[in-house]
Amino acid sequence: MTAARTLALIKPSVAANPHLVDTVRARVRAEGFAVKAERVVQWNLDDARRFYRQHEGRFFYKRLCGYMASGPFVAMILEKENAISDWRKLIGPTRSIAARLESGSLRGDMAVSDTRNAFHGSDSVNSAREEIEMFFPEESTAG
Ligand code: DAT
Ligand code: MG
Repeated sequence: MTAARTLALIKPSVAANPHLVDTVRARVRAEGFAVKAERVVQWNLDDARRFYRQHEGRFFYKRLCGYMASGPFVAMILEKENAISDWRKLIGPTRSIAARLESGSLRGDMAVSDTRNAFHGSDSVNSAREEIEMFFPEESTAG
């Protein structure tokens, strides 16, 4: 088995509630992920705009950046075979209605809207590498 890594974010609406964060951690472990690093992050609007620059101009961009800068959130490196796709599968679809139809998905349980959708997961090997480097520069040489 080859362990892979992904970057997971527990976004501000969930990170504000320590009990929910504990529930997520328990779920993450139960699904076979190892939490290799974890930190709490607070962004300003420019940090959020930079991270989500690919969505600049979309109707939800301003809302999305406001949400991500609205309070502290939790960043984690998750490790597991197929970590990138398995984490995205566990969080579920981007849109909240679709997520609610995926029973057991974390977004289905905790998203409050399409934008305030509670979780992030890297979407490719390259973005996982870049995003891990961004949040955990000390881990960057770990391959
Ligand atoms: P994902 O976070 O599932 O990778 P994405 O990269 O397409 O989704 O979009 C980034 C974030 O932008 C997403 O987590 C929430 C917000 N967003 C995306 N599509 C949206 C939509 N149609 N309406 C409202 N917010 C949206
Ligand atoms: Mg994305």
